Amino acid sequence: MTTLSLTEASTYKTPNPDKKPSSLRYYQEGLHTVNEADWKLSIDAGNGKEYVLNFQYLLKLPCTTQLRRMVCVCNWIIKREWTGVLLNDLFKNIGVIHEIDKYHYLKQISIGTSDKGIYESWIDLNGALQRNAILAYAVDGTFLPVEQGYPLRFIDFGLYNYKNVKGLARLELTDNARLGHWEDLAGYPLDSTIKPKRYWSVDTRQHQFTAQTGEVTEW
Ligand SMILES: Nc1nc2c(c(=O)[nH]1)N[C@H]1C(S)=C(S)[C@@H](COP(=O)(O)O)O[C@H]1N2
Ligand SMILES: [Mo]
Repeated sequence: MTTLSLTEASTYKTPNPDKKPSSLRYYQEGLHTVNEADWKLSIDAGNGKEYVLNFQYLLKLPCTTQLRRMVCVCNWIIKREWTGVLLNDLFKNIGVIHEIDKYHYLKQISIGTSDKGIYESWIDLNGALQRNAILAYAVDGTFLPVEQGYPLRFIDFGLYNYKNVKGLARLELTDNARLGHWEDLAGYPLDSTIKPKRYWSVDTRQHQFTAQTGEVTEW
């Protein structure tokens, strides 16, 4: 496996990462199997423009390491140290940054499994860029385990996590949005912006109240 030189200096380790409330939600479509060498991220940038990037290509893009909080709509939150590429940097790098005003939505599609299919999500494209969404390939200085989205997961930290696809295989710029997996099945709110309320903080093992709407930046 490739060495993650950029985060070698990092010493952050999330406390209690395995203490999240358990549920099928973690991988609705089941755990995929994929090799780093076979995996590709395909991007449909509209107007027939297709890009196909491999993992090594992503590793060479400008990367960022950020302590940010991921929130599940079922009221838990976890602060972790994510490493990856900003959506902005990816789009600049492949030259689609000028296309983004033409489309309203970003669709994410997972690798999926042959028995249970794929997990899809549509989010507001401009919002994701404004909120510094990232394509993360590492957490706490090591590559993602498959349960957490190996080899790549998309994270918009201003939205509930059902909008953020693990095991990402494809991105599409589009004007047509549909309901994602949970919105369709369980009636999760279509406005997936994180709401001010009391969350169970997995890493600190306590209930905390957040007063902000959107990305949680306290505690
Ligand atoms: N591919 C895929 N991505 C997914 C899901 C899923 O079922 N499949 N569940 C989402 C939900 S509801 C949550 S809370 C997080 C869980 O991420 P974690 O396993 O790192 O806690 O992944 C999100 N992304
Ligand atoms: Mo979730």
